[in-house]
Amino acid sequence: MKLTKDKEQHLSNKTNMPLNNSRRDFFKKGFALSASVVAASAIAASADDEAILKEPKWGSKLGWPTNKYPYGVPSPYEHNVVRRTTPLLSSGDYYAAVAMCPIQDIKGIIVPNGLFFNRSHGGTAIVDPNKYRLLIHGLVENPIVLTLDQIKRYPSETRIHFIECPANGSPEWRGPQFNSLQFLKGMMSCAEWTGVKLSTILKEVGIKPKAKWVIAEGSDDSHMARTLPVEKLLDDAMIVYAQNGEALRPDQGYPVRLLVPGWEGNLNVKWLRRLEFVDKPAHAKEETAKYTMLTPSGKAIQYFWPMEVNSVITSPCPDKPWTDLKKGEWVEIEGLAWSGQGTITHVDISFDGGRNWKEAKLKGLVLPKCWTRFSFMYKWNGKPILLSSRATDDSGNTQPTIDQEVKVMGVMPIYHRNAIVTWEVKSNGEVNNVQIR
Ligand SMILES: Nc1nc2c(c(=O)[nH]1)N[C@H]1C(S)=C(S)[C@@H](COP(=O)(O)O)O[C@H]1N2
Ligand SMILES: [Mo]
Repeated sequence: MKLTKDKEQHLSNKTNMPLNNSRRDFFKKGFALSASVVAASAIAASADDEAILKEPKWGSKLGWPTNKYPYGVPSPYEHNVVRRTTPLLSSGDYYAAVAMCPIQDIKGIIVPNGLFFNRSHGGTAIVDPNKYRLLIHGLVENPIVLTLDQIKRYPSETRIHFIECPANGSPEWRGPQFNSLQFLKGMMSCAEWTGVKLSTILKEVGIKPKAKWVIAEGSDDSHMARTLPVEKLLDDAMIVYAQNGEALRPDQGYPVRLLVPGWEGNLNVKWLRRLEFVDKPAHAKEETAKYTMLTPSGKAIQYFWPMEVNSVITSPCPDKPWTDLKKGEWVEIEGLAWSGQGTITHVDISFDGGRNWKEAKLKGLVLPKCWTRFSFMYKWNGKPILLSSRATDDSGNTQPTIDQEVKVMGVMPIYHRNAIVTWEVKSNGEVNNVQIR
């Protein structure tokens, strides 16, 4: 089995990841596929159910006037479906902090804009779109300054991609920390983005042969700056101004952010101010003091860009336990799989902490560098189980076990954790985050 290949590659290679993952053979499974065809059990209501026998109160009086909220709001009953933050991952005043996406409540693969996770190092900049400018300069033939309207005049593209902060699940390197899916994996979200492919704009700008790297800098107070290889910019990077059909939210970088599909969240520079073409990496703060990974040898890995293949079961989870599920009832186990290195090819589920695996079904759209839903119909016999998921992508990578990952990386890296996650489901339906090595 090929596991933690990219991490191993990094250890043996002081410089950078190869930009193109050559396509390797699909991971071969050594077990038979199980077809999970089930009959839905009837969900019966009792004959004396007041809720169906009596006219509800909203049926006999007028509701909200039609345009009470010109920008619609969720039902007040959904007030618990919100982003959440924690002092553990905040500067204390919440200007450098992270608000986690409630992924336990998300359906499908699109996160509504109000629930998209938010990681900012200097608060949310409120940028005046009329005064917004994008400067493209450095080792180029024709440096340019673009207004927002000028950016929007280029032919647009729309793509669905996830963004994940490499610190997603970071406290887990040193043992289970959060008994919550939202806090364990909520530093990511997925959306439909619209903007311009950078390759389109760069044709006009003309990159000089000496330009190998580009510095992308934000205009917010943190002046987040990262260097990226020119190849990625010409491959699939975009500058985006819309998310799920509307303008970016301030938290996501309104009016313009860089989108670097599949790569570390922090490379997706928000409130993008300039792109400077250079001949060597800048070694900026966020690629030296931060976002580097200390390995057991004492060496740190720098410029580790792609987010590796990963998955997690979203139902059940500690935030959505099976406490109401009765013995012998059918239930849908659901989860999310994603890879910044390609497309999810399959997901396996284990009920015994990783000893035996069964193939789950991929549901809906299966796209590269995108969240992918998986599902498995299951009849729970009420006995405790250890529920894990393990995803594989078309670049030939499979999630490692915790032992396999720690053997290569030690416990100091903080970033890029993609080891298998296991939930313990107790006989009372409670779900806990446990680490099976
Ligand atoms: N200008 C700027 N860009 C930024 C940041 C920032 O603080 N300033 N945070 C980065 C980090 S660390 C991550 S993980 C992603 C988070 O994107 P989101 O807030 O839209 O979820 O944005 C990145 N881009
Ligand atoms: Mo991040």
